[in-house]
This record gives sequence, structure tokens and C-alpha cells, in this order.
Amino acid sequence: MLSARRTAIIVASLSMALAGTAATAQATPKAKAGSHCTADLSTHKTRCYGSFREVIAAATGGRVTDAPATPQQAAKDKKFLAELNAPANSAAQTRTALAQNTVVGGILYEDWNYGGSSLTLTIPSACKDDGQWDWGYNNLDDWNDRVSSVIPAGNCYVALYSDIYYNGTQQQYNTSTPYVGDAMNDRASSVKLL
Ligand SMILES: [Ca+2]
Ligand SMILES: [Ca+2]
Repeated sequence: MLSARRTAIIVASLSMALAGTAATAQATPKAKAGSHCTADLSTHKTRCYGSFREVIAAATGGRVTDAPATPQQAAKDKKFLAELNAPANSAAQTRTALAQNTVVGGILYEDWNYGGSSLTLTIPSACKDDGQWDWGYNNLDDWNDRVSSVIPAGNCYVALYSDIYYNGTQQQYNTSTPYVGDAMNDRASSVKLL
């Protein structure tokens, strides 16, 4: 039988091995390519799913379950985009949306032309046309300096900022944008929906 001390050494070696793996992953920016996650803008919690379709099903509270298989297809699919932006079609869905933040406010993509990993921003209710900003994500954390394309949704415009807490240069995107432009590409550190 292993002594407690021997077990501790094995655990320590394993942790070191895992730490080594993490360091390698960090050194390789493409390690996370293809991950599809949601970020809840009122709690700042993120959650990742096996596919873009699963992200959209979760992000809409089960309202949109037939999203195109890839974000690239989704970006060009006008029927899907209309469905994504449609208001909840029953009072029960409206309540679910409010309880679970199941309105999509926008989608951020790692690569140009809606490629690579995606981050779907969820909000409790659609943006209002009042000239004020509605929702924000003051620190993109894992998504810092990665965004290359965006799709605004939920009656929101997406404003990207080059620094956290809405500092630095700012650019606003009012429609699906396959390339955020040289000035903002791989620079966004915070985002507002307005
Ligand atoms: Ca990028
Ligand atoms: Ca930045």
C-alpha cells in the first residue's frame, strides 16, 4: 500500500504535469479554437457548450433549437438571424427570458468572417432605443484581444473598447460585421451593448 507521503508526492508530480500542460496551452493561442460559450452579462458567468447550436438553444432558453451548425453559416442565414432577434412568442417565454437572461445581445468571434471560437452575450431583455447603453462586459478576460468579427442582436449595437472598463479607443457595430477593422482587430478588452 502507498504511504500518505508517497501519495502526496504522486499528487504533487501530477499537479506539476498538469501545470506543464496548462503552460503549453497558454503558449498556443489556437488551443481554444472551436469552443462555443455564452457570457451572461448580468452575472459575468461564462458557460461552454459542445456546439454553436447548443449555445444558441441555451442562450435563447430553448426558443431557437435549429441554429445552423456553424457560426459561419449562422452569420449568413437571414432566417436564423430574424429568429434570433424575434421577441419571445409567449408570456411564459418572456418570463423564462427574464429569469435566465435568454435574450442574445450579440455574438463575438475569434476570427474574421465569424470563424474560430464564439462568445454569445446573453442579457435579460433586449436593448432599448434610448441612446443609453444597456449592458456591458467590462473585462473580456479569456476573450481579451481576440475578437475579429461580431454580430449584434437583441436590438443592440455592439461597441468594442480597446481597454478594459470601456477605456481606450471605441468602435461601434450596428450590423453583422465580418471584420471589425484593423484599428480594433485583436484589441477589444471590454464591450458595451447599446
Ligand atoms: Ca481574432
Ligand atoms: Ca485590448
